[in-house]
Amino acid sequence: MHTTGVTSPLAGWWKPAHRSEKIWATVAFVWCMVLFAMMPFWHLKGGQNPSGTRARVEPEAFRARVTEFVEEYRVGEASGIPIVAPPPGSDIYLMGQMWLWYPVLRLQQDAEYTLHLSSVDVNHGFNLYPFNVNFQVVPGYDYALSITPTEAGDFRVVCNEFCGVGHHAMLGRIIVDPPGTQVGSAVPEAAVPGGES
Ligand SMILES: [Cu+2]
Repeated sequence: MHTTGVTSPLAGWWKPAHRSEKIWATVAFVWCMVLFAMMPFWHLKGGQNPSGTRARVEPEAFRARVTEFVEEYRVGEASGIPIVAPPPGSDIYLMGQMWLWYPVLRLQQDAEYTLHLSSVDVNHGFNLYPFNVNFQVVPGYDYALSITPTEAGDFRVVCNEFCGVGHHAMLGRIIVDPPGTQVGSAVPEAAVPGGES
């Protein structure tokens, strides 16, 4: 019988479901259960989970820790920002503020560090370029991540949280030396945060 939007089709709900409908309902149900089980499974096993811990910190207290860290391990300067070469295994600090990342970190490949991220003003976003590593950098919280640089090079930290008129210029720098490099040896001169490239 011909039906339209205003003429309803003949009712047939009391007839037994067709075999193929039962099969598809079963397939859909099983798949729902698989996806449902993946939520807790991925939460425990997924590679996206951060390795870090969080703690409250007053912005000025964080700035003081960063200053102390810079004084202790400073090895040079690039465009007015200190370059800091902390020993493997140590706690290292990166402070976001309008509109720079402070200081420049000089790390060793394959060494483990605890990276403390925080902001002293507004929200910033830590984006390690060109890798897809993203973290929120929030004032009032010290976000400590266990990191091991796996590749040597001269990398950039891009702010990916809009933080005001200088946001686009908020570029930080992390230098990773190949294992065995002498700390204090020349820092590669490359385009530097805020500097003319
Ligand atoms: Cu920013």
